[in-house]
Amino acid sequence: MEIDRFMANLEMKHQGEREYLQAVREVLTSVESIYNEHPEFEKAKILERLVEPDRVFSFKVPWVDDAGNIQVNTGYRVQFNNAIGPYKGGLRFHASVNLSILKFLGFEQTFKNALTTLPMGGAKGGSDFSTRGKSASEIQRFSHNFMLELWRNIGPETDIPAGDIGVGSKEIGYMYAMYKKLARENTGVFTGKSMGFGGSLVRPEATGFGGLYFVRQMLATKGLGIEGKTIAISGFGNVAWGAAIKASQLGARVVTLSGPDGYIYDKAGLNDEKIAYMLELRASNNDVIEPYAKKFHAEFVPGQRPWERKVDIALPCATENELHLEDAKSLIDNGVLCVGEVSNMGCTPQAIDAFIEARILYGPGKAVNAGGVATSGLEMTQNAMHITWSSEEVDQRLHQIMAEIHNQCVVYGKETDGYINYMKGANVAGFMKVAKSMLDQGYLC
Ligand code: 2IT
Repeated sequence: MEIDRFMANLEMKHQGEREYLQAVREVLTSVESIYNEHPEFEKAKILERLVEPDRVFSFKVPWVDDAGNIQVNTGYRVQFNNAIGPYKGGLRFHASVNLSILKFLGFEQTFKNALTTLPMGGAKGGSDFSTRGKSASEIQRFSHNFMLELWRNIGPETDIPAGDIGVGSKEIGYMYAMYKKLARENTGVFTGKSMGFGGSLVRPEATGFGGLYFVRQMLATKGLGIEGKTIAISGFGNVAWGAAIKASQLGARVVTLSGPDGYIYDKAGLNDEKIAYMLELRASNNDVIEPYAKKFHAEFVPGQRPWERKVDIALPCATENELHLEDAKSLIDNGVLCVGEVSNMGCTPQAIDAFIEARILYGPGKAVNAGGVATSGLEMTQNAMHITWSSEEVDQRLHQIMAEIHNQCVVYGKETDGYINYMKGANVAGFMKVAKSMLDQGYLC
């Protein structure tokens, strides 16, 4: 396999799918040498098969807004790869959603899910519907109509969606209700459900909690602790919320949050009251962070990202490509110790190269944020057993899984100078599991 030739073909076939091509190139770069050491992979065309989603559903979602006007959005489900288990991955409702973004997310999800040690394949879906400024009844109507098409293509043993940006337990409740009517069954076809009807304790916090457990282990490889460290977080949604709770519990000081309007700098750090306010802000559907600064007398910096601040740890928790080369340079100049992507593909390739070159601890999203989908896997297990575990039980399993992911990154990512290249480690470990499973099942997989 020769990366540039492989990518040239893929770029021609999927022109303009920037995020998807970016995600593929990153994985190819990491697995190139191990792939070329295994002629059986090349012979079986593993990479050609792995970069192509198994199938993509795309459908029209008409709905009626509160003013009585008809609106039309596009819905998608990308079933990427089910070599190791049923398709599993979130749904994103956001104006930016398109096929390139969902293909990149489905591709990433395939490796991430492989890293969790649980039997889950990769998928992603969603719509270009934005919840911003929408009323509760508009969101409910849209969720129902989205489900009118999607329900035929999912199932508790075939494809299990969950939340992502713009989709939380509220939207999942609406979609689940519609699924039950259409499929005439009551099963764990979604994860991220509310506690009353099959949800799992710790699932809402799990992406952020798992991220902090992983960051703590990264720091430990250098003999460092997390207590007393300053942390920059971007975003203020579910992922940022879970990360802020665990960071505070572990004695770190979270000094930033951000939105599309800019970022807030809160020198004193977030506390319980401020973290609770994040949920209020998110529930308002306005997607701006400035009100935080007004309420808690923090500094508001319009139109900028938090990476210009001097912090010990940077945690992108918002969306893809939210940390660029110039942000990486400024973090490195300011002595950052560790960068953990809690969002998917939060850093651009140039930013990642800069971190690795500077030998900074850098953890990629597919490892750092895998605690979310791992806990979804634990929700599936509880649903299948018709029981509910205590939060201690779920949290203990989450700890174990994050430790195992960290371990796999070290095994496959440690370089000759002792530096742990977590990007390489995560990509190779995830790839090897999926590739071997595909080999074992022949060319149809
Ligand atoms: O990116 C992700 O891993 C998620 N949005 C969660 C997926 C899931 O199935 O819980």
